[in-house]
Amino acid sequence: MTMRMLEGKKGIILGVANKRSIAWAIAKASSDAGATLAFTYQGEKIKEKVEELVKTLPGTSPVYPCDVTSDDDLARLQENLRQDLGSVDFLVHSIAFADRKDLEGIFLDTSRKGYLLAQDVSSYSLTALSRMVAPLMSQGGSIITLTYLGSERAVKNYNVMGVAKAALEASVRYLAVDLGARQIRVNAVSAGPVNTLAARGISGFTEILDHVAHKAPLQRNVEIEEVANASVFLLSPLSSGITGEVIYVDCGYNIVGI
Ligand code: 1JT
Repeated sequence: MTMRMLEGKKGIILGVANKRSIAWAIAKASSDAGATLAFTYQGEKIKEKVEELVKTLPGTSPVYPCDVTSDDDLARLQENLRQDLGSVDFLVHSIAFADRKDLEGIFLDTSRKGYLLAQDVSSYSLTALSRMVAPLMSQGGSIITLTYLGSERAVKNYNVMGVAKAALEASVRYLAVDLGARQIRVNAVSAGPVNTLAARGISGFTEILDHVAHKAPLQRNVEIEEVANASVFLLSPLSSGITGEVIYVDCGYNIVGI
């Protein structure tokens, strides 16, 4: 249905942890759209999981280690991509982390360490990765990241991640300006709540899904495939006039007042 909108394109996807990851849904959709992919993982435990998933895609995709808080890892990733792919057309940033204790209770109690960790992994990493990949995007490119409404509304429990996502969305706009002259576009997909493994551990997450299903214009929660399809659009030339944007894929939840 989506046609081969990424035929001949090469992309790197960061943030696959398991088969429920949004990054994995984007990987499958972009592979279906004709893209050649490379992946990264963080830590040996996830390495096997990613390699096992990647085997189910057509063709072969390189899988590299990358801890986004390490400048050395990012430099090595650039070298690996240069050697194995030569050039890159798109990058998918689907990475976030915060201490569990900072995703419950109140934001007021966030420690300096917890705040900086969430910012480093979830927000600064987009800038570091954009700087790493831009020299490989010799024909222009598309960079996307994943965000959530908690960046602009105070959403119970989202706390430090909301502040990190606010910084992430502002980074999207500054990066779009900095990279625009090179025809590299930078956008964010703001997904409605999705039942990933990371989200399921969050206290009250089921109630959030329930609330959204009742209040959203489409009267349901978003499907992970819908988030992936919008992502493919932003990665493809169909969105060539769009940069610096946050696109909501949330069944319309964000537009509703009462
Ligand atoms: C992280 C986690 C980032 C869960 C995330 C996230 N971005 C969205 N979610 C789902 C979510 C979480 C909460 C929420 C609504 C949605 C977990 C691991 C760390 C990074 O609260 C209303 C808390």
